[in-house]
Amino acid sequence: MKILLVLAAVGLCWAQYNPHTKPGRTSIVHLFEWRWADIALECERYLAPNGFGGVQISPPSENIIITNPWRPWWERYQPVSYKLCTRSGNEDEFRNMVTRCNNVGVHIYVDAVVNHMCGAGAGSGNGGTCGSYFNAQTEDFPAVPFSGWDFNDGKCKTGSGEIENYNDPYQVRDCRLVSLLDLALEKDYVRSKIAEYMNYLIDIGVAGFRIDASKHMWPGDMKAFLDKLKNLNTQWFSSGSKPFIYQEVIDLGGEPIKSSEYFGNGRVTEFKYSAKLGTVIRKWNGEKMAYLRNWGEGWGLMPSDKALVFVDNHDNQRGHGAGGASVLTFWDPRQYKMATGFMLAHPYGFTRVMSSFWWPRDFQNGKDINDWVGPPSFEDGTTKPVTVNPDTTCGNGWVCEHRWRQIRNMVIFRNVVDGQPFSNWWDNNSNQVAFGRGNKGFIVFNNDDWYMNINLNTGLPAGTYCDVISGQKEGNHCTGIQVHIGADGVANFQISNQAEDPFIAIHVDAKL
Ligand code: QV4
Ligand code: CA
Repeated sequence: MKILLVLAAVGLCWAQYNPHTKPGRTSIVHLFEWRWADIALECERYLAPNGFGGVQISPPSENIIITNPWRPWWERYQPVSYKLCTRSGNEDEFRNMVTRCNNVGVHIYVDAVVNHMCGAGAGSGNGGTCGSYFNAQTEDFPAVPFSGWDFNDGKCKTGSGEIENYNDPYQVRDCRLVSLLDLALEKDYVRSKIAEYMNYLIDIGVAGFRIDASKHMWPGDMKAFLDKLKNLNTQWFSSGSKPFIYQEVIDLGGEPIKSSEYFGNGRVTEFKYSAKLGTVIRKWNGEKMAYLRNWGEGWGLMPSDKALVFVDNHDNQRGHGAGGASVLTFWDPRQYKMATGFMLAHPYGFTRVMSSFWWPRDFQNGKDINDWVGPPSFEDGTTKPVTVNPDTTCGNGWVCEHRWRQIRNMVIFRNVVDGQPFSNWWDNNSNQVAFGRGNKGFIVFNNDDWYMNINLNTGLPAGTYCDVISGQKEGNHCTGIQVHIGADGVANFQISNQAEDPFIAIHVDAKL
């Protein structure tokens, strides 16, 4: 009994679900493929002033340079060492970014690729982004160093050495994912090298990690390297703070490996959230927004305090990973803004906003043949800077969904209603729905094909509020729609099904 209690305490103590965002900052943004120099600027000029809590960055570890196809975004998921130079920048630029972002209260979350190194067919030479030598054939990565002993070849039982069947958890953990050289995580040496890399980043000042391909690692092996991690740097974090951990496990049901196996290590990405919310907003399979009344655990999603949620991620926005066609992205902006608005208003999960680059999407026989295209770049392969237009949108091919007024204002909405209960739900049994967050905020959607005109109890104090979707509060006036709430908390909402954005959101910080 005593031993059990101690074990439970150790487990709880270590497991890290708290993102350590500054108080009142409740979301992070994935600045996919951005340069460190641009992220540093974005923290100072945009993310801090608009209440973003942090940034998920692309993998900072040295990766193989792939030239056929030309510099795909996914080359960064093929590490050759844990040195910090990539297309996003070198170690000095990385340190500069972490310091500057932390100094304005925006934290950095590293995408850690530790299940594998590069693909088996990657050849050999000095073709890493830091110029490190490696040999994929002999499994030699002297810059770590890893050698053949550190990979799983012996353990994998499939003929091809590849994962052939996702119904076999041993294959999924011990064989190669799309030929990527699979690390032997049961070895203390391998665990130590991974922990050394992560601790180096913790000392620089990062706040936590997305752990790539977690489904392909045994939860116990992960716990072993996570147990070796230090507390966060006390220059920016209170002493005793553990790094935030969120594990990439795609569990849409139907496979033996479950998200819940990973809850002991930290949070887990909830891919059902992305797939199902897309289906509802698209009104596919007979779904309607009225069914969102019990969104969350009621829909079979994991417990809210274990979930990292998102409308789309860098894989499923281009058909990688899983989740499929229902996933909403910037390519469907009207529905995307509604889905993101719903996510940010709803209390479930810890929210991550996606920020993409544009690519020449080209469906042929249902598949995007350009799903590999890397970030906006110059002829020589260097990534283009993020430029900012006079209207605050981004240039040079960067989509910057996080700067869209509707999305940015909903990030603020979530901060304002933080800690408030889900309240005052209303629906028309179809696709007109509304709900509040205690007495701090209220949101109304019209995703039906007809006009909406309804009086609703908002739960908010009487007064005039600025809709933060069609506009916002500036000085003492609203740039968009105004909502008048009476002494009884009731307001009239009218939303055309033809509106550019058929939803209205109000909160107490946007009250006149
Ligand atoms: C190909 C074949 C192999 C073949 C090999 C021969 O598919 O069967 O053996 O060539 O050389 C790229 C290519 C892929 C290629 C592979 C190795 O796309 O065709 O194999 O490289 O050369 C990203 C991309 C992958 C990419 C990988 C490495 O999505 O396409 O593979 O980076 O560059 C599952 C997992 C989940 C994963 C998801 C995509 O459970 O963990 O698939 N998601 C994460 C990341 C994702 C990343 C990886 C994992 C791998 O979010 O971006 O994959 O680190 O659902
Ligand atoms: Ca593995």
